[in-house]
This record gives sequence, structure tokens and C-alpha cells, in this order.
Amino acid sequence: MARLVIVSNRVPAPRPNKEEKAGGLAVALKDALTGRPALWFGWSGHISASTEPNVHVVGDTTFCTLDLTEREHRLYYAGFSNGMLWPLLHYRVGLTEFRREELEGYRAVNEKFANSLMPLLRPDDMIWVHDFHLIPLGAALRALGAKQRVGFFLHVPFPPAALFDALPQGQGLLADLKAYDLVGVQTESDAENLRNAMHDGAHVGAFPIGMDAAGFAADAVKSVRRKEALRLSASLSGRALILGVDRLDYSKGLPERFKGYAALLKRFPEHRNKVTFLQVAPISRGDVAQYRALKRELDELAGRINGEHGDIDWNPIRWITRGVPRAQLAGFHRLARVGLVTPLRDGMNLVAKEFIAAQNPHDPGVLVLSRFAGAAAELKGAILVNPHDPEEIAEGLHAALTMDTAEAKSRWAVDMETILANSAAHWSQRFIDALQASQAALVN
Ligand code: ADQ
Repeated sequence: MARLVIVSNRVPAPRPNKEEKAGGLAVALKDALTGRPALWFGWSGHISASTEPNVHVVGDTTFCTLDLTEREHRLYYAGFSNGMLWPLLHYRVGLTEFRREELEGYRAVNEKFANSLMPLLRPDDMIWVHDFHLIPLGAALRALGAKQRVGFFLHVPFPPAALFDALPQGQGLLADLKAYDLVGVQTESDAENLRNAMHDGAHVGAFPIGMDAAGFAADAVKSVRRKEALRLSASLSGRALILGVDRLDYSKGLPERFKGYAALLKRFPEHRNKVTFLQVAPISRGDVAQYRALKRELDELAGRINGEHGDIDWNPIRWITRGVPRAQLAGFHRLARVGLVTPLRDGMNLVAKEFIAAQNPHDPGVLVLSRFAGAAAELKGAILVNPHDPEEIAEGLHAALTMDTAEAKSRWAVDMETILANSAAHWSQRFIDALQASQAALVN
């Protein structure tokens, strides 16, 4: 079996402790990696002047990481990746900050990765590069003579060509994408946008990311009986729990979500003192000014909503910016009557799928989901809302809170069937099979 080489900006710890089981790519690729030789390559997460790769071998998988210098980190990661590409790809041209020096730093780090990875490659490796940090990597490997199959998966959305056009030298990145044998995105509409921008449809496909629904459901059953879930449940005093779980990021639509909840309490007073909204959003990218401003805005909104709508025995919003371990969150999802997932744009949004997976089949909660999450294309049972409109969020919440059990069950069953059919293992296998086939087409 060909060795699988995964390249991603961050590489999971070779032996994660329980608290580090953060989900994301590591979980999604777990099955793809077991039972086959694999190399996982990327940034160590550390900043130093060292150019020596750090290598750890665990079973059949070799983890190989590089440190970045302070300057590389600033230009490649904080600058071009998070300050330019992240907002642009989430349709937020107004938040982008372009500096040519950062684009150059981004390209330089991609070349550094290619230079370090190249000597480690074997002729029959299959290489799978992940996400927007590493768009030029395939072309950089090709420039060094790599002949292996190289695929790329974009975890975030791809905007319409007219928006992408705002990126100076954006054509260069589109040309880089052509070096890959296969480019995968989350949805058909992302694929269409990317094909239009590239004027080349041949090797772009939609590969919606899945998750281990059965495993998450089993975790939720265990976790709902543990201390933290019992504490949460007792503290609700019978009120319906509305749950939001996100990284603290402006793409997740949190201010609009808070305003939507406030609109619910105002327009549908029957829910006052009958619901509690718990938002868990650990701080991410705290070194970027926009993220600090977002936290301040949410601190203020949460305070104002509690002040205006709260009562002596009721805080309408509980707002937590600390991390909560995944194993606890599974139980919280199961306790929730409503999962509130309202990103302004999201590649997929796995939290929406995790909420569905965690529900009790006999009395499931209801998912209120943004139309602009990739997950909306799959989860037909959810109540879809436009996340820019707090009034629509309020109406969605009201519909979810007043839905009878029979309807909630039938909506949930549709979505559970969907996510069971597209596991993480299924997703990665689909991509790997297509990558293999794409190369075969080129060779023949
Ligand atoms: P993210 O933007 O991080 O990922 P998402 O898919 O919602 O968004 O979450 C990824 C993982 O992180 C999930 O397993 C989730 O449970 C976990 N997570 C999120 N918030 C958490 C919290 N507060 N505490 C603990 N864990 C949390 C990017 C794209 C998404 C895409 C994924 C995967 O932006 O659109 O779905 O990659 O492709």
C-alpha cells in the first residue's frame, strides 16, 4: 500500500493527552492513517531559529515538524494566512489586510516546507496537502522535481471569482492550484466558484468532510452521565438549554447570534426565564487585533443582554471563553434542546454534525443552522436561517423551542442518517481514491 503523506499547517501531537483531543483534522484522518504507513509533516507550533526537523515515530506513522522563526510566523501565519486569506475566503473582503511582504513570507515558508519534505519523499508516496496555509506547496514540490500524486483539500469556503479577484497576485495562487492532481473543497458551490476562478474544472471536486457519528454518539451517552453534564443539567432548573460551540472567530456570526437570542426574549416573551443560552467560544488567534475586538464586543453584548433581560434568579446568557474538553462538550450537546450554529460563512462546520450525532434518538434537540455553513447543503432536517438577521434567528429559535417531539424526531432522523453515511473515514477514502484515479488518468 502506498505511503500516505499528510501535510498541514499544524500537526497533532504524536501522543495527545486527553485534554488535547481537540478534534478537527487529527480525528478526521485517524482512520485514513491506521493500518498504512504514513508521514505527517507541518509546523511544530513552536517558534525558534532551528531548521532541524523534529521527528517522532509512533507505530506506522512518522510525525515530522519544523519550527518557524518569529518573522516567518508573523508573515506567513498571522499575516498572509490569517490576516488576508482567512477573511477573503470567508467573503469578508473588508477585513482583509494585504502586505506584499506577507505574501512573499507565505511563499517562502511554503518553499521551506517543500525543501524539507522533498528528501523524505519516496517515489510511490501519495501526498495530501491541507488547507489555505499551504496553497503553493504542491507547485513548490513540483519545482523541486516531485512526480508523486499530490492532492489538496481546502477546508474553508471558496468565494465567487469577483471577490477572490480582490487578492493582489491572486492569479498566482490559482496557478499554484493547477500543480495538484486533485483539488477538493467542501461543497458543490465552492467547487463551482473555484472552477470559475481557475477557468479549469477538470480536477476540482466536492468532498464534504464527515465525522465519526457513531463514536461521537457513544461519547455523548457516556459524557452526559459525568459530573460536568450533571452540574450543567442541575443548574438549568428545568430550563431549555440552547447551546453554541465555536472557536471565537468573526466567521462564526457570534454578535448576530447574541442579538438573535435577545430578539427571541423580546419578541417571544413566553421563553423568558424558560431558556438558557450557553455559548462556549475559546479564544483563538488572540494575537490578531480583530479577534480581540470581537471578544470585547461579545463581552459587552452578553453583559447587556443579561442586564436587560435577566432576573434575580436567571442569567439568560452564559458566556465561556475558556476551552472545554471535547468529551464534556459531547454531553452538553446531548442535554441541549437547541443547537445554535450560525456562522456567516463556514466551509463545513463540524459542530453542527456533532450536535446531531450527540442527540437522544427518543427525544432529540433541534438544530438551528446558518444557510451559509457548508453543512446546510447536507443537513436537510435543520431549521435554516440567514445568520445576518437576528429576527430570523429569533424565529428559528422559537420554532425549535416549540417543535413537537414527532417533528423533532423525524428531522433528526434524516440528518443522523446523512452523517452516519459520511464518516470521516469515508471522506478521506473518497478523496484518496479520487486522487489515485486522477493520477492514473494523467499517466494513461
Ligand atoms: P473550524 O473553523 O475550526 O474548522 P468546525 O468545523 O466547526 O470549525 O470545528 C472543527 C472541530 O473543532 C470540531 O471537531 C469541533 O468540535 C471543534 N471545536 C469547535 N469549537 C470548539 C470549542 N469551543 N471547544 C472545543 N472544540 C471545538 C475548519 C473550517 C470548517 C470545517 C473544518 C473541518 O472552518 O468549516 O468544518 O475546518 O474541515
